[in-house]
Amino acid sequence: MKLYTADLSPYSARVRMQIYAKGIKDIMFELPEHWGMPKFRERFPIGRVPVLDIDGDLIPESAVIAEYLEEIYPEPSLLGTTPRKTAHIRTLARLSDIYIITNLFMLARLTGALGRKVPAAARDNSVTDQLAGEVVRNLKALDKFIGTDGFACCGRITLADCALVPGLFMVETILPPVGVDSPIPAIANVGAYWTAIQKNEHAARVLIELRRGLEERREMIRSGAAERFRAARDAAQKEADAQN
Ligand SMILES: N[C@@H](CCC(=O)N[C@@H](CS)C(=O)NCC(=O)O)C(=O)O
Repeated sequence: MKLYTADLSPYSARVRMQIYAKGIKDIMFELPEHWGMPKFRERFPIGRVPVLDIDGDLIPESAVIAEYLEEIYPEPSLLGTTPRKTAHIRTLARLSDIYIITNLFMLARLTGALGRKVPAAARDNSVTDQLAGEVVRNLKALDKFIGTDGFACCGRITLADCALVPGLFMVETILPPVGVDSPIPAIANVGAYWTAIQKNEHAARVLIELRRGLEERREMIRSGAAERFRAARDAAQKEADAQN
């Protein structure tokens, strides 16, 4: 099996952390060719990573891949020991996925904040206020659900931690470049969790990969490679649209 993945992708990081925590050794990682380009969508219609490749049979979507891996590698389980606990783990993971990362991605796309500081004059404060406000609101909701013993739930690593670690990394990465200080330290349980979970070996490993991806993105911006990539992608998209 192969996982198409990218260092800076929080959704890919979620599956990588699960793979590390479960000790799975037979899944290779690969950055897919043409990722971000229209050509990529010929083989991967959603056009996003992660994708799990099982001898050419492709499974997209991080949450779906995570559940599939739990079924085929049941031990050690990253789910709950009861259906209710598993439901709680899924609630925490959805908070990260839908309510935190989705808003941050929109913010990054609309402002270009992933990898660079957005100059104050170039900010649209109505967009920033709206999306950053949603993130803060949802971190406060998370505070009511999250564990207080260093793990998101159940006193051990679960799929909730795998989703939350990349989510909280994205909060710290995307909000400051648009002029919003990270709200995490001021939200008591989330702040304590964030401090504690970074010491976990599997979390620390994906955080190194995420930071490496961020450094690469910054270097691409500095060197002009990001701008060249965007121009090539837009031209390829125009050509693809003209053919359809
Ligand atoms: N809902 C998807 C989201 C995946 C996603 O947005 N992946 C991003 C990287 S984190 C991507 O591949 N974006 C490429 C693009 O939008 O062209 C999941 O959970 O896997």
